[in-house]
Amino acid sequence: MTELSAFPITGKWPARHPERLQLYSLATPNGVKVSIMLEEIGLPYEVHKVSFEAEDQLSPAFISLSANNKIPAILDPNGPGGQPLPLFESGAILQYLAEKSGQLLSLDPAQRYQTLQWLMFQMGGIGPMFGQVGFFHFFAGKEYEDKRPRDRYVNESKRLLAVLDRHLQGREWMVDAYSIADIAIFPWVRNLVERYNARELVEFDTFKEVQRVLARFLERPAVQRGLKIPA
Ligand SMILES: N[C@@H](CCC(=O)N[C@@H](CS)C(=O)NCC(=O)O)C(=O)O
Repeated sequence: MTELSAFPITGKWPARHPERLQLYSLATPNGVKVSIMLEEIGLPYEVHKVSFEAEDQLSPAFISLSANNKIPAILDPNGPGGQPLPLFESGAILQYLAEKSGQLLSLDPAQRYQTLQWLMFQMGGIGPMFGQVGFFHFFAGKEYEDKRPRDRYVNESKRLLAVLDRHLQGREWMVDAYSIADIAIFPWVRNLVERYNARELVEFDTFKEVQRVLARFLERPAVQRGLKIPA
């Protein structure tokens, strides 16, 4: 009997390595933030695929860990005080992993708050808005005759891309060094143009700085691995 067996999620997704951090995810733009982070920091983990086709995210076992029935979620057997820590919301998970590993979130207070600022900008702006472009342009909403909802989210996404583009002028990354802000933002930018086929719709080719930094991000070996996890 390991400590993790007290968590109902381990009944549906048994832990083969209960001493490792358990990740419950799918390779979506929110899911890969955490797999990229884990690949970057080199913390041993075990990944479990949450299938949307099988509606795993709605199962009582999954909701017992992730109350909002969304991926990604983690269960760290070695959380604060040596106790297991369950956590959902990718922004909170990125911050937790950065603090646990001492990587990708500066200890300098000003840089630290600026990193958190851009992390929140992703969580509150880019994720929800780009996600709605996905719904109205690529998923079920593309059948809707009334294009006003789609256009509203496309315009807001263009505005957000312009914010990024202005900020990235003369910069290598979102904050001074590569950080959890980049790991939060760039999987969503990639998803918008590559998966949702919205490159022309949002006039992506006009955002040269965003293109430049996205290309650098996608060159990182940990990013390339993380984008494919879980397979
Ligand atoms: N704010 C949440 C959003 C998570 C989220 O929207 N996850 C999506 C996949 S990208 C999901 O689990 N969707 C399943 C559903 O809504 O049933 C986070 O960043 O973790």
